[in-house]
Amino acid sequence: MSAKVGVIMGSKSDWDTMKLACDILDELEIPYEKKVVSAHRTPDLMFEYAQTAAGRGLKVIIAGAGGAAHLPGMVAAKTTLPVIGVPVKSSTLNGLDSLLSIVQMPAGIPVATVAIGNAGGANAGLLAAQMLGAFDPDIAERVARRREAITRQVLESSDEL
Ligand code: RP5
Repeated sequence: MSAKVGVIMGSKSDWDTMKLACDILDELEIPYEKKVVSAHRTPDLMFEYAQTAAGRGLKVIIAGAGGAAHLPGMVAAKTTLPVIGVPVKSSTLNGLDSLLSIVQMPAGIPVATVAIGNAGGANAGLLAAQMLGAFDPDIAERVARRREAITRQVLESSDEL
């Protein structure tokens, strides 16, 4: 089946975080593609990726970057697909730089920004699944079952104390 979610990242070094989004998409059986696309190092590729995304059948883009993290915002500027931005935890400023670079978009060009680092990576996958689930009952059902499993785990966790 053709990819519904595009997972892009500014560098291969972002993969440990972005893999968590891909793991969720794998678990929920949602087809996706993954690619390194850098706003600063491959700007032409970034524009081409964003401009062709909808035509290739993607419904949502997850874009992760660290530091001067312009990838999510610049991709959002070149497509009307929803863009989820993942602030990758940088080594120098612990990802606060990434977060502020991604979250402070001007009115008119939104990026749905998730948490810094691993939680953000996983939640980006879940958020993409929930967006698709609004139009696909099978995906919505799988998301709901996953939620139930999390609830069960928490309720049972008292027994492990
Ligand atoms: C950003 O610069 C990337 O998204 C990455 O988080 C950061 C560092 O990249 P590398 O120098 O590790 O390739 O563009």
